[in-house]
Amino acid sequence: MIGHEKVLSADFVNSLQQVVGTPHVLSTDLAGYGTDWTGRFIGSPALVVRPASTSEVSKILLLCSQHNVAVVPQGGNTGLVGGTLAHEGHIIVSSRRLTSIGAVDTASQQISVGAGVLIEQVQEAAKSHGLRYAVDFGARGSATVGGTIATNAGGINVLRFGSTRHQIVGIEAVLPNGDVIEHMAGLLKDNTGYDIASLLCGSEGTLGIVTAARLRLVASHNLRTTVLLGCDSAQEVVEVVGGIRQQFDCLDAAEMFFLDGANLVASAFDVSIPFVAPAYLLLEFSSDIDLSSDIEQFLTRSQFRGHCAVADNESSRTRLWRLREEHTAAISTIGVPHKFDVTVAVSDLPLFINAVRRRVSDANAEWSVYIFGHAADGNMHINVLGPTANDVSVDEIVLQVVAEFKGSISAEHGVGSAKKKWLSLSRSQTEIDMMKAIKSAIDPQGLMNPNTLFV
Ligand code: FAD
Ligand code: 2HG
Ligand code: ZN
Repeated sequence: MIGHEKVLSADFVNSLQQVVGTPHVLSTDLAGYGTDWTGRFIGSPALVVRPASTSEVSKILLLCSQHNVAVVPQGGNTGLVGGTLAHEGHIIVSSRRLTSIGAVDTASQQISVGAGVLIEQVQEAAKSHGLRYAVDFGARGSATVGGTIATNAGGINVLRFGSTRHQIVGIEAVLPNGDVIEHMAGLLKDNTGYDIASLLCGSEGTLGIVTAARLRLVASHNLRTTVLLGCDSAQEVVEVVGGIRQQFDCLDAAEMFFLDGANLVASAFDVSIPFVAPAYLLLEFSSDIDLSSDIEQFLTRSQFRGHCAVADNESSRTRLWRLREEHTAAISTIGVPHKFDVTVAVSDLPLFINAVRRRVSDANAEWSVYIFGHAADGNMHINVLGPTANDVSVDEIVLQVVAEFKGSISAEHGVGSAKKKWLSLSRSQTEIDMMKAIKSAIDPQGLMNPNTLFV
């Protein structure tokens, strides 16, 4: 990438202070911004700037391009691939003050929100109008709309509603030269050339800063049914998920985890495991009719003979979900993991999981491996504890197994700085060249998030 300034001039810093106000240009106590959620990626940002409007973001990026200063956009800093890693001379532009929440438009089932609004806040706004924001995952209380767009976040409801990309009906963003794109009408039919919202979605802060979005909301159903099944193996999980999907189009989530992960969650937090099984499948349905007897009949007719726990109220639902959602936090209580967020064909999951466990254990039998994820998407999260933060030998091993299964090295978390070295395992050279051509057309100085996506 093209070089950028390593030392910020006083003139540049004064100009930033004039744009956002001195209290919003931070130069001390930056650890919360400089270190990622896992603690594996530790950067050293020169400054953190906290704009409160699109026009302030525009002025900041214009100043950065005039002074040749590299910019790392940041939302909730919950990303898990080192995508907000800022090095010497880089400034972090935080979206956390872009917090406007528009009225819920019930006629179009849409809402316009600032990039710094939290996912949980969008969910609450939708709920207050009997609607629902379909993107949901464990970090809902700290991840932002801008961050989820930049990473095209997935989560637990992708199998029914798609990923973040499928929820965006309008976008506002600032380009590296300070120009503003505003395309927020929310027209469902709008075939007028390249889909810029979709291009920015998944661009991981390398093309500009998302400042606002118009989001699609979906109908909220009255009845939610949550069921935990104890399975003999990953193979059985895959078979049950296939059967359930054939019969129920109201399946929201199908999450898989194993006994080792459940035990870890139970010992790290105050969560009990309702029954012991080698593998677990957590299913959630939402509909307007009571599905309990249909699900029961399905299980009786199928080959499934394992344990089953059904949540019959909100607190039992929360208990079941904690067993799955607390995996990330529980793993972090015992070390700094190497995380792999990968997809393979759903039918390959059992063989893939065995291959990963075997290859990691062959490399070092002392390393521990936790695997869990979104079963219906073929998206597994592999967490390896043992190797030091900078020892990428395990990354090489796991991502090569993914390539052998013709999978994706990044399912939903993005490439960030963690996986950029392995991008060619999932993308052809022609695709990478095309991405680089887009990047240099929009960001010719190479100032936007220079540590992310490309080597
Ligand atoms: P950040 O971490 O701040 O940034 C992420 C990336 O987006 C960076 O490259 C950054 O430069 C860029 N960026 C941020 N804001 C902007 C902006 N306004 N404009 C342009 N670029 C921007 N992810 C999933 O997909 N599915 C899950 O199920 C899931 N579960 C999680 C559970 C836990 C407990 C945790 C800690 C994380 C989880 N994540 C999950 C990962 C993470 O929450 C998502 O990647 C999320 O989208 C990051 O949002 P953020 O606001 O924290 O972004
Ligand atoms: C999840 O599905 C997240 O819980 C986090 O994507 C995955 O911690 C991880 O590896
Ligand atoms: Zn996930």
